[in-house]
Amino acid sequence: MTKEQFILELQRIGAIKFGSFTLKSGLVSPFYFDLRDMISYPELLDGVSDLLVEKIKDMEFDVLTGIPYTALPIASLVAFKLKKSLVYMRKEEKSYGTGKNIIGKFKEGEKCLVIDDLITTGTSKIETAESYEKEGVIIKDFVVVIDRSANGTEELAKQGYKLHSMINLNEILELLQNKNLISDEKVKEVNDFTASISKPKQEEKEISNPLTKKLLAKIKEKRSNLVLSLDVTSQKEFFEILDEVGPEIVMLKTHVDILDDYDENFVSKLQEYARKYDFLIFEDRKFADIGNTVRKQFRSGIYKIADWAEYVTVHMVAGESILKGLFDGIEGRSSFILARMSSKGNLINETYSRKCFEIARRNPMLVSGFIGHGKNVEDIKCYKAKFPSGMLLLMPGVKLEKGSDSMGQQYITVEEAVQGGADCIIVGRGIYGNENPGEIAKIYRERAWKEYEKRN
Ligand code: 5BU
Repeated sequence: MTKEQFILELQRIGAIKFGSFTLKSGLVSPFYFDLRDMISYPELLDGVSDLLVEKIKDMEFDVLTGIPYTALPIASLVAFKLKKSLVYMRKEEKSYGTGKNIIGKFKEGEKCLVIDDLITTGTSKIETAESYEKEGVIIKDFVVVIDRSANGTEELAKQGYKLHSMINLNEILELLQNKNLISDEKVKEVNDFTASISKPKQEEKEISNPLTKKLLAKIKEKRSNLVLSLDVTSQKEFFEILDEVGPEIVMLKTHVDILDDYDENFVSKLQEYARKYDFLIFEDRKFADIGNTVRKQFRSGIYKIADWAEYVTVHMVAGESILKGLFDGIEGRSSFILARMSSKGNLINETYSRKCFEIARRNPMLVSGFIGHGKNVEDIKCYKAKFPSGMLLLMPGVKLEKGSDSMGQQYITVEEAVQGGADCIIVGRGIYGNENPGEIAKIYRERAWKEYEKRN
């Protein structure tokens, strides 16, 4: 069956309709596609699965799924024809018995290709991807039979997914128009409707946040994307190590509240070092309270972090207003959101990460990027692909060798981190825990920089 024959068959069985239809959203659409009844026409199912096989046979994936209900029988046939295994997701989360939400055999880290019948806005595809990602399955590609959206491709791309459409709306309109099965007026009506519901295209914006630009410029200028996390508890040790490691790093990350002997001279000395060795200052305070409280935590108290830290970290659990509390009325400061953590068993899931990205997208002047981690290069790439454009990835939990500590920290290698997309690696004990922090920092720097240059 050719694509044209398939479209004409769909029209014949009433799966493509023109008229006036109220959509789930309440909008009234001049056309409606409903592929549910296709299961009653074996030759059509055979035809569509052949066309899909042709479309996906060279794509890379381990398992195949269809989004229930309509696409599941279609995906079953495609899987059968390609001799690939099929999985599917329950519609209701299961909390009893095995608690398994994905039916079928799969291994964590396997790539799943998702088939669906239609795409309108892309929202349900993203939700599907998230529920698979939660179970450790990697989703990158969606294949749809009909793309009735105006910009589904862009919407999915923003979240890091690729859309492959077998047929788009224009092809259907053109064919039916040529066969005199639809009037010119109707075609216009459909096109006008589609244009009216599509979101305006967002241009790839240049980076506007001056602190993001500053970090990027410093990375380039100093040829280093190494951040030292200097988690020692005495000032003596702090500055001794900094004297050795300062020349190697683009930024210093502090936990100022772990110093036993913090005093009023600390900050001026730190700033002097930052000037001398040309690095930026980042306090990993992890603000996480209501706006009014974080505002005071940032500006007041013993440490007065806002006076000296150019970057801080933020947990988004309290919601977007935390950014207002932190930065309102302050210039020259920016944040990194914890959209993933490196510690074992942390409670952050894909939905939470996505919400962090949405908040950052709305606040580009207050957010420079995200802290993140991942199991491997692929996993990190998936994570970074979802970032709003121009946002950076800083990655802790990095050492020369993979491993873990006894308190839940998980390490991946420098190469994995940077290949996956880390713009900076954050290293603590790997450097300050070494007998020769200066020498080892040089090794970290060189290894991270080599991968960074390769990647860019
Ligand atoms: P390490 O010694 O390289 O394990 O130190 C890592 C540093 O990064 C340490 O200061 C942590 O507080 C910080 N960190 C992290 O390890 N993992 C995270 O997810 C975040 C911060 Br957020």
